[in-house]
Amino acid sequence: MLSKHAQNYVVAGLGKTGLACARYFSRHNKAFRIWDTRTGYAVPETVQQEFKVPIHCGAVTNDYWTDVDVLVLSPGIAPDSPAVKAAKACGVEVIGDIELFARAVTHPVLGITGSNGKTTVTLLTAHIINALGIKAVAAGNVGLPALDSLTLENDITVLELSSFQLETTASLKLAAATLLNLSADHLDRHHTLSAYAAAKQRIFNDCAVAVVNRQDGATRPQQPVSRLIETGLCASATDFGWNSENAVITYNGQHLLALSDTALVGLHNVLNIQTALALVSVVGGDIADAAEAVKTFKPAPHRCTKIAEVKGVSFIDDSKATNIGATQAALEGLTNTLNGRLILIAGGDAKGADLRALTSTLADYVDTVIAIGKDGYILSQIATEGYYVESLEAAVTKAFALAQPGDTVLLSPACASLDMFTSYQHRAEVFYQAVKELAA
Ligand code: UMA
Ligand code: ADP
Repeated sequence: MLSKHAQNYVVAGLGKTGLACARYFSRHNKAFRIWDTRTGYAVPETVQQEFKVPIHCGAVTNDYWTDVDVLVLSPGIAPDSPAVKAAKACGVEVIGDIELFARAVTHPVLGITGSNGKTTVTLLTAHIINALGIKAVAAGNVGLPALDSLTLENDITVLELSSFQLETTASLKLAAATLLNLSADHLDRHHTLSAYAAAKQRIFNDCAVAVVNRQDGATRPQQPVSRLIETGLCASATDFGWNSENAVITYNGQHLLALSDTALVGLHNVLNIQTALALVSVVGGDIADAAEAVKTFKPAPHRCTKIAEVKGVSFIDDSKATNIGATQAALEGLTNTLNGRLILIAGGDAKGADLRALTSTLADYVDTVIAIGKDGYILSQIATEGYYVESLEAAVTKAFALAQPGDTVLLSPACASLDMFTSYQHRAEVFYQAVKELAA
């Protein structure tokens, strides 16, 4: 039974976020109980032992909310789901873990959202700040729950924020923030692109400095902020620019960093680097030193990484491309680096997006598409040469049978993996194993 006097919380969800919330409430002696919406969810014994609070899995009736003040929702649970709406109707305040973090944090926070590039920019920003001798921690959607990061000793938090996290956050005050780009994603949850965009725009509520792409209106705050810093893939005498002839990033018109001096490839990564440097500039440090630190950054795996060459055929793992925008960026970014034909393996759970939006990109960059997964069939139809196969292993075998030495096979699905795999990492592992067997 929860106390009648102090604020009473329900932590919804037993994933990473819910467990971090439970740890946070335990640390602060708050009254809470746990609810997971999944009927029959097998609660690990370690969780029951650790928290010793009531845990309920599955549907709840209105009585459940009688003595509850606040429901802390995990990002995987939709705020407009009937069960959450019922809690609201009972007068319960609904917030997310980032809102709790916002109310507790006392040091500067940098925020990063967007359809693609969040993790790259978050990790790169934290890497640069640490290289400058300031202790930064990367947290949020990148993997370390924001509330867990509060137990660490750091000067700055670099927070990756998903649209799911932003829609349940109201009082986050960011020293600087960016909305990197916007393309169709998570439409199964947000229903329309404008609702998804509105959730992303919430990052600019109470934000001091916004980092925007001067060539992309969707990245601009729709509300006043005190300062803008601009990035872009064009020459510019101010802020961050791009000298395409020499493939060099500029700052206030001056040479700053050659892309070839970094481990990052593709034009989308030029924008990612510029954005990270812009965010870092807000919290201090010399820009030339910051640019130097980019050179030692190692990109996270499964983002356009070459994993093998078998009989002259290259295999590239871009399993993290879980939406159309990411696959477009991979295809556009790789085009100058390839000699032979490009065979794309794509498909999976499109999360409500219309994969026909890839038609012209496929025509421009891809020779053959091998489609997989729940929503992949359409890709085999819109491609100049397309096939649909029942598994990723079969796709690898088919791709290899069609490939000639010098060709490239790219796994860049434009879809989530969850219809066939447990995660994008699992999808990458299956790809890797299948490629390994070709070599055996
Ligand atoms: N679930 C239920 N009922 C529950 C609890 C969970 O059905 O009561 C389901 C959800 O629908 C979902 C899964 O369980 O399918 C996990 O949901 P969760 O909210 O428990 O997820 P966490 O383990 O807490 O992980 C979340 C983020 N996941 C999501 O937003 C779905 C992680 O981002 C993030 O790293 C972590 O918090 C720490 O902040 C992952 C992600 O896929 C990488 N994010 C999406 C993306 O990047 O596109 C938004
Ligand atoms: P996120 O965390 O937003 O999913 P990641 O940095 O993990 O972003 O990259 C996810 C996918 O998006 C990868 O396939 C990567 O190649 C692609 N990508 C990275 N940065 C960008 C960008 N600025 N624009 C478009 N696509 C990008």
